[in-house]
Amino acid sequence: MPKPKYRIIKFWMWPIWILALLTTAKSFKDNPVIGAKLLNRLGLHISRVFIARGITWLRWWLLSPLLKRSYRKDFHTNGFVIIPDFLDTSVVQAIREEIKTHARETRAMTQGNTDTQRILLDTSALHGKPMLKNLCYSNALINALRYGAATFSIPLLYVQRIRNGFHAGKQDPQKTMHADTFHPTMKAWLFLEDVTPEKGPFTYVPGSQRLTTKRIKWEYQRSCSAASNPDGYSEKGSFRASAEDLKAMGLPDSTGVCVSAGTLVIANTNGFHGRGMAESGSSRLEIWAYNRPNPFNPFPGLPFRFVAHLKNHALKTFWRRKDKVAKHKGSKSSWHLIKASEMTDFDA
Ligand SMILES: O=C(O)CCC(=O)C(=O)O
Ligand SMILES: [Fe+2]
Repeated sequence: MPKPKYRIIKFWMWPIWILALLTTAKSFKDNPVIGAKLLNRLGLHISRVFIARGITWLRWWLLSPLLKRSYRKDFHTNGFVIIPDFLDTSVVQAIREEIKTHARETRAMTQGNTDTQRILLDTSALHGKPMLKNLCYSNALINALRYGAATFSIPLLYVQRIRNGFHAGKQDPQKTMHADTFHPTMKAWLFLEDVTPEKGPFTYVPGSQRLTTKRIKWEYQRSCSAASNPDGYSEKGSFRASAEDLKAMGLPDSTGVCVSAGTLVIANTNGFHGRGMAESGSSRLEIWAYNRPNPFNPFPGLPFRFVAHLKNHALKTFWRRKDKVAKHKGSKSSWHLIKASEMTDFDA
């Protein structure tokens, strides 16, 4: 059956679309309220930007004892903090060896010519990997990430390997500078190898997370046109910014975060960032963390492990459901299963 052209007639969806305004929902394409040109002209998007930011600042303030003052200062000045020697070389090496023994669920997603391969670090993946388990349960790591995401809740933790030029195909869309969403949000990388320019380092425009008058103006303009000017991502709420856009916002050049193995980088990916250009065939191995709580919730969340276990479980169930649907259609789900050895052969 063809999709109804005018989603407006799906009247039963309206309460959901409206309530979604108070969540992380960001798609101008899927939610006609978020995408409504008139509402955005009247300031809907920009109001969400302001309110979400104000509430996140309240939570950052409440959680400030969790991260050293100098790191907090870097995080809020630049939009990211680099913590060198978070792990020493022997621990990095031991973790790499443990990853090589992994034989359980491993998934990958293809974007353009690049593959992102991941192992979700839930209880079953950590089984028999004591160094990785220690890391995932360490207060030093978890508290730093809690501060970054402005929540007590424990982030999703993965082993991640980025494989540049893994396929023939278009450019990896993550290599275009972008903001992940409309509100402050945390991603972190604990590198398990030295990151050189050829490996496509995590790249950030320092200070671009700040809500300057120029950024507000740009957000406002983009919100009025995002739904009708699709570029594949902006209309889904992850605004792409061209070099001219960045210049017009008075922002400096981006910096590739080339650091040694064992360095932890925590970023607010509401600032403009992306992946640096890489040599085809290169790869980057890291522990990757993600947490995106509801930015409209003033409460700083629950610190309990069981909540993290539930989230991991829900995610795995979701992936398995997607696998089934894709199988039914004779295709692969976007986060499809791969053999663990396709990811863990990094020293081969
Ligand atoms: O892998 C990277 O360096 C950054 C990719 C990115 O844009 C993201 O994870 O949001
Ligand atoms: Fe991103």
